Formats: sequence, C-alpha cells, structure tokens
Amino acid sequence: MQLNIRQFSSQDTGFKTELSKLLSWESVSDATVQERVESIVNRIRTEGDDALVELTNTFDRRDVTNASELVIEADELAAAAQRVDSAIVDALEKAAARVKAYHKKQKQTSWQYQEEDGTILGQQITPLDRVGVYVPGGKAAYPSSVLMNVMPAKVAGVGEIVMVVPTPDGFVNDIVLTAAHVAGVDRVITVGGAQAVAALAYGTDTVPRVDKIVGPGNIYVATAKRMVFGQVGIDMIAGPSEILVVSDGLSNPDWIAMDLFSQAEHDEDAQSILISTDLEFIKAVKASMERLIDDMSRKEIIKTSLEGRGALIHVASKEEAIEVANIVAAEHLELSVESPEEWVKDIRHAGAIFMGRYTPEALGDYCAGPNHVLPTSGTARFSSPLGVYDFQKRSSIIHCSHEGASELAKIASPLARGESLEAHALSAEFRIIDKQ
Ligand code: HSO
Ligand code: ZN
Repeated sequence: MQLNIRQFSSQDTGFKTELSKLLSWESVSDATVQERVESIVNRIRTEGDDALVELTNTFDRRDVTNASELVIEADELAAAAQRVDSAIVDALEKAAARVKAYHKKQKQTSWQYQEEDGTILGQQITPLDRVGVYVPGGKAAYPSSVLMNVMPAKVAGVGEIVMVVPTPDGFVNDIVLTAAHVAGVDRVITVGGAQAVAALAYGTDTVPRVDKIVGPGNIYVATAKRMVFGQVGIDMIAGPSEILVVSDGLSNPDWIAMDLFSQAEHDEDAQSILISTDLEFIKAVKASMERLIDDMSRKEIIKTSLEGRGALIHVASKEEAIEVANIVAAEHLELSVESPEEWVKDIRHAGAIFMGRYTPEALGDYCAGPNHVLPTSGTARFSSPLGVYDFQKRSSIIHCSHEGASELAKIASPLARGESLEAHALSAEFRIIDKQ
C-alpha cells in the first residue's frame, strides 16, 4: 500500500515553520462539551447515586436499578482472573513485578536535620488516603494501563484504590479486571464518563470521595477532570500518543517501520516521526512500511495516523537531530543509534528515552518497568512520567528549640512589623528569651 507521509529536510527553507505545523495539536473541548459536562457534574453533586444510575443506564445502555449493582468487589476481581488465559495472567504478573521493582526506587522518604541550637527542620512524606483510577472502556481499554496507573499508587502506600471503568451494554473486560486484581485495586465501579469523574470527586453513597483522580479518558472525561481539579488532585490531561525515532541509518528498516506503526496503531491522531541523517535509510523505512502495512490488522488506523500526523525528517548531522528532538519533546524517544549514551546526555526533553536498537517502545509500554503514562504534546518540557511521587505528598516539619525560637524571632519580628502585622511580630517576640 502506498503511503503518503509528509517528508521534509532541515535544509529546506521554512523548516522550522513546517516543524511547528507538524507538532501543533489542539485538544478540542467546545462549549457544548463544557456545558454538558457541567450539568452532569452538578447532577452527581446534588442527586448522588440516583443520577449516577440514571446517567449510566442512558450512556452505557444498561438496566441498573440500584447503585450497588455497579460495584465489583475484590473477590469478584479474583474470579475474573480465573476466566482469563493463563499466559496473559502470567504475563500480567511478571509485568506488575517489574513495574513494582522500578517504582520502588522512586519512593521518597521523610528526612530531617538538626541545627546547632537544637531546632529540627524536615519534611514528612505521606501517601494519599484514597485514589480513583479512571480506565476507559471500548477501544482504549488497556490492561497494561491499569498496571501503570495503580502500581505507583500501591508502592506509595495509598490507603484505598478505587477503579472506575464504563461497561457499555454491560460488557465487562475480564483482562482489565484481572489487571486490577494483579495490581491490587480495592474495588471497581462500573461507571464511566464525566459522571464517574464527578462521583469520585464529590462522592456518592456508593462511590467514595477520593483525593486524586488519575487515568486517561475521552474528551468528556478530560473536561470533567479539569472541572473538578481543586476539589481533588488530577494527574494530567493526556493528548494523543507520540513516538519520535532518531536513527543513524544503521538499524533494520523493518524494525523501525514497526516501531512507528506501534504508535500509529493506537489511534488516528497518534503521531509517529522518524528523524535520520541518512536519506537512503529514510527511503528504506518508507519502503518497509509500504510492504508491511498490508498485513497489519489495524492498517486503516495506521494509515490515517501516518498520513495525517506522521513525518519523515532528514537532518544534516547528529547535532541537528538532537536539536529537533529537543524541540519535539516527544512522549517516547527512541535513540536507534550506535552508542546511544553519547546522544542521551544532550537530550533535555522527552517523556521516556529508549536507548539502542534493541529497545522498542513496545517493551516499555508493557513490562520493562518504567511507567507508560507520559507527558504528551511537548509537555515533556515541563512535566514527567507518572510515578510514586504523584501519590505522595510532603509536609514541612519545624520544631524549634527555645534557643532557636529566640533567634528566629529576632529575624521574624522586623519582617512582621515591615508587613504591619503586629500579632505576628508579638507572637514571635514572646519567644525571645531575654524578653520573658
Ligand atoms: N503507548 C501507549 C501505552 C500503551 N501501549 C498501552 C500499549 N498499551 C501510551 O504511552
Ligand atoms: Zn503503545
């Protein structure tokens, strides 16, 4: 199949304009979506379970009479695992163990230090009490994402993890439930959309109010998450998935073609970009893609994605390749080059960096260990992969000795008076030793 993929070079005039056109992405949340979500959120807030049941029956074509029917308890999750192919259960368990081992390294611990006068300063780390994990239904119901969202919360020591997942027409995905079981979810509630987000944020008789909501979702879910932010914490608003492969031209073109497909097959808006210093290699990868695509089960999605948002970019040097990679700030960056350690030190912006020819993104998506929930659409410039730190919080600790308080008060007092805050000044001054 012929593929009409955008191809350009850093030598072209207007290269930077072409590049920024390629990277532009606007998540559309129009006024109607906003209005609908607002009304759903308000209904859940005021009517609780009654609205949750009614909206679930309407949107998911279900026939629920009591909200208790929406709950799947932990023992039923274990039962779902019995219905799933044992090779999948085994792989989920192995992946979970690897993800857990990696995330354990991220765990922040409390610390403190003592000053000479006995004052102690520190930081106390505590996990969140309760977290809600949103799992989409339908085509993007990924069990691997259940692991990636839940495991860091488990490692952080979150007290209770509630998962919500829509079950359109009552269809329950046993592999998703098995992943929830393997990851250690406490209970699943079969609701989705803005109503699920609102229920988690405000609580109903059946859905406990959580402290943070994580997990991807469609435009209604994303809009609802934005709306309830402040009432609860949220992780991020993810855009479509992206991959940027940088190649020195010495990789197997078929491997690179498949790496680009692996991102493109996620959805029509996903973005796959190849950068290489070798024009002949770019042509070879294109030829591989045109040969391999015919046998792909998701060829229509791949084609739409590659022709709509994909690109093949020729650059003049390694330095230029790195400069472009830093502008793209890709969610996934593959350095398919000899001695990738020579390249990685100059990479400043990327969600996850896959080094060398034997590290396709797919291994990171499922089981290498790092999280696959990553900053998209260039947000790797200022944000990081989902991790244990997203489920921990910090409290500052100050414990003054009498002597220490006396000294600090001499600094605080003039500052308080400079701000015309007399009570602050006196509160500090009362602790000055000579003044007692
Ligand atoms: N590449 C996706 C994650 C995923 N891949 C789930 C397969 N299943 C976004 O990082
Ligand atoms: Zn993927």
